[in-house]
Amino acid sequence: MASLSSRDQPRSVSEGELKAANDAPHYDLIIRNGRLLNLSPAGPGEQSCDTRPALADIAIGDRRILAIGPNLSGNARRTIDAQGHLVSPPFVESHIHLDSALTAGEPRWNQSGTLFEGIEIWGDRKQSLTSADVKARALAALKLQASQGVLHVRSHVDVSEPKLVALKALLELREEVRPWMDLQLVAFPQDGLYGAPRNVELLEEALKLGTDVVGGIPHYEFTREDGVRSVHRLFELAEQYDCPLDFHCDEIDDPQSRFLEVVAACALRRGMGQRTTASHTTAFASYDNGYATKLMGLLRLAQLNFVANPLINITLQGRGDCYPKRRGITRVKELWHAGLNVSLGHDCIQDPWYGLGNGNPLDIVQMAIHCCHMTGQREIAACYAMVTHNGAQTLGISPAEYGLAVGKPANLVVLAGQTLRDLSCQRGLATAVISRGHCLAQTPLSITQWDDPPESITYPH
Ligand code: 17E
Ligand code: FE2
Repeated sequence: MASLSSRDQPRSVSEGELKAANDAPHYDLIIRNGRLLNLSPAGPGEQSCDTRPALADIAIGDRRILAIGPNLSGNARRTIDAQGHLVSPPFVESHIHLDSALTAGEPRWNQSGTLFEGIEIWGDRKQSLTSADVKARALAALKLQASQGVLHVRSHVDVSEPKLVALKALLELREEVRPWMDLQLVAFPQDGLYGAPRNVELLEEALKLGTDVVGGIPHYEFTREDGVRSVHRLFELAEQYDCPLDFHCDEIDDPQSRFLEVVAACALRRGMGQRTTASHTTAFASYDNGYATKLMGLLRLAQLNFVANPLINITLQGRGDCYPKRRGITRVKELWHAGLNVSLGHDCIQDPWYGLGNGNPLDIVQMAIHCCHMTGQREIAACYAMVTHNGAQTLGISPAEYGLAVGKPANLVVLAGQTLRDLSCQRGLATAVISRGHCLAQTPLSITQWDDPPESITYPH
């Protein structure tokens, strides 16, 4: 009979080994073999999209990150192998409209593709809103986002509808999803703060009900004066209710639309720059450079946050142009160079303004890289920061509560790729999404199987 090799011999466990096993830390979850992505917030950083971070493990317990390092010892109730892929803090969706999400084609399709036809169609659709309708669509949209690694969302909600049906429904949903999703709501007067006599009252009612952020739309008010007045009134309300502000600002191709300067001046004088966000600002792309240069100085002083929505604005803007056709996307590259906090939003998922989209932040990144000429190595990396750290800054998330570091909440996403360039080339999937220390969703990678070629084909070697 063949003798057992020493490797195969059953052997007793020494006391020392037993003690070490008992002392080994025990975690809820360990993510092994990940490449940790921690992009620095705002401003031209040094990161490149070709950096390939070293392999590390992340141990999680009590909903927090407890340890990070290569080959961590210890056991866990569950282990996820990241297979050498990137591990990122969760994506931040800094601008979406959940109340209108998934209503495309209801009651009709947007034929002109313009913002204004979208507002008209939504004006009809919002007459038939019910709480159940809003909640079902918004939840479906949030699940689409979460499955792709988004765990922080700021949604604008139209509060120029007299019964505030959507707002009340989304306030309920905000609480229902709190265990796995961080949702902020903006009181957004889609038809203008002065577009109808009750709109100021409705917006204030929304704030009393617990809406997180004050919204506005100065470029859509009837007159320039109304627009300016609306900005001042909204800052007063924000102070009164102690809320940040997020304006739909100058979302138009009109180079005379200059409400960004009003927002910036108000924010500067009230010391509210970091709590103020200017979303869209597409007219900034149509300003002449002399004015744009002067404006940039004011923006640096005010330190506002910016949200560009390239996926949507590349389709909504420029509709009145022949050729050359404007892109209608704010000056992302210049704002970034000025060291201002720029984030990127999806804006719409299949609604009257945009009939496509599934909430994937990598789609926005891809569009920004292309339409904003952000193709350099640091520029591509910056676009990823715009849907992670910069978005967190826009939403006012405390730096202690966001990012990959020991002690922070265990919110993270495994992304199929080893570098940011890989993600862009392959549109990397979120293969695992961890929220509050629990695995919320996993999406297996699809792998192409090549069939045996027929005799008429020989593949070159
Ligand atoms: N409303 C608006 O004023 N602008 C937009 N881009 C959307 C809704 C989606
Ligand atoms: Fe918007």
